[in-house]
Amino acid sequence: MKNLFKFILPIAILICSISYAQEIHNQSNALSYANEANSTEGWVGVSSGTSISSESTEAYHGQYCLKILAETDGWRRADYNFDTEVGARYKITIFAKRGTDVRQGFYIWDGFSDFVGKEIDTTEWKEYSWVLTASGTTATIKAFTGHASVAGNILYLDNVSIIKEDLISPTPPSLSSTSQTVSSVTLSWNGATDNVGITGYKVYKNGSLEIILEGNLNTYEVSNLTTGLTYQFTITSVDAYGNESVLSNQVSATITNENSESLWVSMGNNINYTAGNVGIGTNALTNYGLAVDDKIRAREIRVDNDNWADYVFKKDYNLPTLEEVQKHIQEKGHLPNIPSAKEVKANGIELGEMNKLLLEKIEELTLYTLKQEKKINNQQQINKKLLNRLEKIELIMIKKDQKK
Ligand SMILES: [Ca+2]
Ligand SMILES: [Ca+2]
Repeated sequence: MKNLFKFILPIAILICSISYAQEIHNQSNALSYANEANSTEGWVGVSSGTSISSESTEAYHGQYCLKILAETDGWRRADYNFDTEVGARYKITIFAKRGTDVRQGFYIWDGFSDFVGKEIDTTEWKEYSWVLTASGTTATIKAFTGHASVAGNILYLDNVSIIKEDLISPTPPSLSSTSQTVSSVTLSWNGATDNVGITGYKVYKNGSLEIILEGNLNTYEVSNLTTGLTYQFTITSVDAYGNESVLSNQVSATITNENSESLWVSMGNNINYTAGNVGIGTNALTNYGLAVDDKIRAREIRVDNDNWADYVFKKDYNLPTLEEVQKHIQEKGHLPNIPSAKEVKANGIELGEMNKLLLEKIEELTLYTLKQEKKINNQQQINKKLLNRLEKIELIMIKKDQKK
C-alpha cells in the first residue's frame, strides 16, 4: 500500500495543484489543495443525523480534511453542489478513506447522465475519479457514511477537484539554458499557449521527469548535477485538465570543472588566464605557460631578449681565431656556441636565443672580414713598394747595357 501511495501522491499533487485556475471546487475549505482553510464551506451535512467538520489529525494533504460522522442510524451523507453546463463533461477527483464500516461510498449523484457509484473500499487514503456528462445546470456530489449506516460511522474526504473537460493540449515552450555552475543548470522557457491556460510545467532530465512545477513560472535551476557529465533537458507545459504538451526542444549542458571555469577572468573585451598553464593538444606544461602540439600561425611574433649579440664588438670580446674555429668544426662538426643537430632535435630551438647566436656568428664573420681587408691593404702597399724598386733596378740595368 505504501508503494501505491508513492505512485498516487505525485499524480494527486499534479492533478490538484495545477487545477485551481479552472477549479470549480473553489471554496476555501479543508478539502481544497490551493486554498485550504479550517472550514467546511461548500459542503453540507444532509439530514439532522449527520455532522461534518474540518479534521486536523487525519488530513491526506495539508492540515485539514473533511470528517463526516453519522450521529444517528440512517442514510447519512455530505453533499457538494455546483453549477454545470448541460452536455459538458467534468473530471472529478476525490481522495477518501472510510472508517471501520463497509459499504461507504459515492452513490446516486444528481446532475450527470453517466454517473456510476463507487464504494470507498479501504481505510487508507485512495483516489476516486470520474469523467461525467452534465445533464442539467447543477450537479450534486454525495458521500455516504454507509448503506443505511449506523450511528458512529465516519468518512474522511480531502483534495477534491472538479475541472471542466478540455481536450486540447497546450503547445510546448521554447527552452534554453541561461546559466550554469559546477553542479547546476538554470533553464528558462517561454512561448507555451493553451486554449484555457497553462497551469504548470514538467521538466525532464535525460528523458526522466525531474520535477512538476506549478503556476506561471519561466525558469528553474536543476541542481545536484555531476561535473564532467552532459545532460539533456526538455520541458512540457500542462493545462488545468492535466493535458500535457509534446516535448520542447532539447537543451544540452555539460557540467564543467570548477578550475577551468574560475581561472578565466573577463576584463572588458579581454579574457585572462590568472593561474596555471594552458595546453592545446598536449599536457606537457612544465616550464611553459602555453604549450601547443601543432603549428601556430601569426602575422608577427615578438620575442623579448635582454642579451643581444652586440657584445661581439666590445674590446674585451674573445674572438676565436680562424684556426680555433676550424679545429672546433673538425672535432665537433658544428660552429662554436651553436647547438648541434642532435641537441636541436632533442630540445628544439628557442627563437630569441637562436637569433642572437646567429647574429653573434655574423658579427664574428664581419670582424674576420675586416681583419682580412686590413691585411690585404697592407699587402697591396708592400707590393706597390716592391714594384717601384723593381722598376728602378730594371732602369739601372738598362742604362748599364747602353754604356757597353
Ligand atoms: Ca486538506
Ligand atoms: Ca487545454
